[in-house]
Amino acid sequence: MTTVPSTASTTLRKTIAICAAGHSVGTGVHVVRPDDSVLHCTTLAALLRNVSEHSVDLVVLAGPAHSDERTVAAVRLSVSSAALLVLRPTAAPGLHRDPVLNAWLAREPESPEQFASLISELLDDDPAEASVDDPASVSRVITRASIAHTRLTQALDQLWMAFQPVVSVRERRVCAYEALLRTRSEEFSSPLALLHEASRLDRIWDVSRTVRGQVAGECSSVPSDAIVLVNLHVSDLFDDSLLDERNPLLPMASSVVFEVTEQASIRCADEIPDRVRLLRERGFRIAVDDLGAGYSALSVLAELEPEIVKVDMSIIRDIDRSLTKQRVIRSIVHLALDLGSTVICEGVETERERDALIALGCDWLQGYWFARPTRGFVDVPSARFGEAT
Ligand code: G
Ligand code: MN
Repeated sequence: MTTVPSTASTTLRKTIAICAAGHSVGTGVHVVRPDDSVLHCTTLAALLRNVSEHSVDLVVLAGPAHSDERTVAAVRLSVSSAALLVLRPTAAPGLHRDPVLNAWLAREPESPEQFASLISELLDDDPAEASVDDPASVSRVITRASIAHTRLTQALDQLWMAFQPVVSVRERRVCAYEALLRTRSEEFSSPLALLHEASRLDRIWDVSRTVRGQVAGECSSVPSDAIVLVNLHVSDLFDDSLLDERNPLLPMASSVVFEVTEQASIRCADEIPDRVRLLRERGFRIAVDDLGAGYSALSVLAELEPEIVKVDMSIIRDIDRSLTKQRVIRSIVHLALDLGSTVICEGVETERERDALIALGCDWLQGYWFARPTRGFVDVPSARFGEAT
């Protein structure tokens, strides 16, 4: 439970002064007001004037100012009417871009309860930690949220795309590339860890927009007879910037297939087909990803009528040794043929898996056997396709 203050805090406003000397925030003092406008002043004296003129409630000292104890002490003395929060320098870059903080600033709490709940929104894991009676707890909350956001923002700056070929064994060529997220950031051990954090901070759209920008930037080097598969998170379907000129992939929509994972149909199932239709109207095609991974199964095919169906690698693994898996693939191929969808089998790792899939009538294959995801658009050595027929 968030501690709700009894009386005094009814007068708390959300005006916050962010002082940052140096760093990417810019030199000087920013007074961020509830209407989102920012006053920029270059001296400590100007900050102090603004604190009293604008009834600032919370002063955030960010950037190298933190290490300057004299500044901190001066501010602490002069802004006794406001809570003072000193951010660790690592949290300072990008603070002014912190979407949570900014969204928070843009909203006007009408009661202490609302203020407390706004604070708890900043807290992802334990809302019980913050109390507006205790500036230090608010400070901890904002610091943590801000550090997490900054880390993610930095990881997005270091994001790059790997591409993995999808081959047609019949045509003995690469017919598609799947774009896969990679980051150089040391903060995240894997792309999944980055996605998990983005989801926790409600910033999946940021990740996906960055991905679309990167993929679009590389599109001129895609071989002209290949399409590009781009993974979508289910929440991306509800990002309007996917549908208009803000989507840098729009000019090449006819070569782009968005992969929607099968799990997507579980949540907000009602609206998904509509959003998918809007994507199609703009020329994009749709793939259902990870089919058979264990979620909602086949109903998603009827709902989305995907141009491409990607069979999850859990079914492909050791398919040469499992009659049951072979039966599953046989019926998926049959069904896809009926529905007019192309099947891609993912995660083909061995020659035997490849041959079993070819024998079952599969044509489009993807996996380490052919090529690992790498920078750029690599070709697949002819030997990997097997004997020419
Ligand atoms: O969910 P999705 O199909 O988008 O996941 C693709 C992931 O699978 C990528 O991270 C990619 O690196 C990985 N991958 C691609 N081919 C293979 C493969 O042959 N074996 C395994 N184990 N992983 C693969
Ligand atoms: Mn995929």
